[in-house]
Amino acid sequence: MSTLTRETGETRVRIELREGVEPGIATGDGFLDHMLGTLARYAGLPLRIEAEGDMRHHLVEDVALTLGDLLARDTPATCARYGDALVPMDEALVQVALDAGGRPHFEGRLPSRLYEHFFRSLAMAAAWTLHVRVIRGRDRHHVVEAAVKALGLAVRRARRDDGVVFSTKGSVRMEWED
Ligand SMILES: [Mn+2]
Repeated sequence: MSTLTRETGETRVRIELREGVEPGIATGDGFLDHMLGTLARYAGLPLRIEAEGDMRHHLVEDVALTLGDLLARDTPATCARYGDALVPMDEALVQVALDAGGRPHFEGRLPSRLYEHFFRSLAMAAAWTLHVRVIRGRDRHHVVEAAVKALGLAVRRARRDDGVVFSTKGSVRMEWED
């Protein structure tokens, strides 16, 4: 079970990731709720997210940072580590490749500065290498939603517990204290 609360002068975010949790997303921002709900569904994450903020930009950014932080703590060291997906949504086509092995890096361009920032913040906080490739698309809603769906599927695959550490280093172990 993991619950993480992040509070600043700008936002308050509480995220619960736990089997059997009553799923729910309530950030006060309709599109952000839609994207987080989609991510949870496609990634197979039992998520409850409550958030509020002074500005949309801060809200989107801080939810991404908190979710990333939580996923970094919650991912087993013996996960499959890599995941990728290619998702069409009407005219939009987006490909995502993910390495959940503790190497924070983001590459990609989205037709929304705010959601490009969301992807980058999430990747940095989760310590993922995340590549997002928009192959085509005209409708920004479709492009961002296809990217979120592709990310969700990639996360689902990368987090699958294979029971072995997938690294040529033999083992990678990092522990949180306190
Ligand atoms: Mn939609």
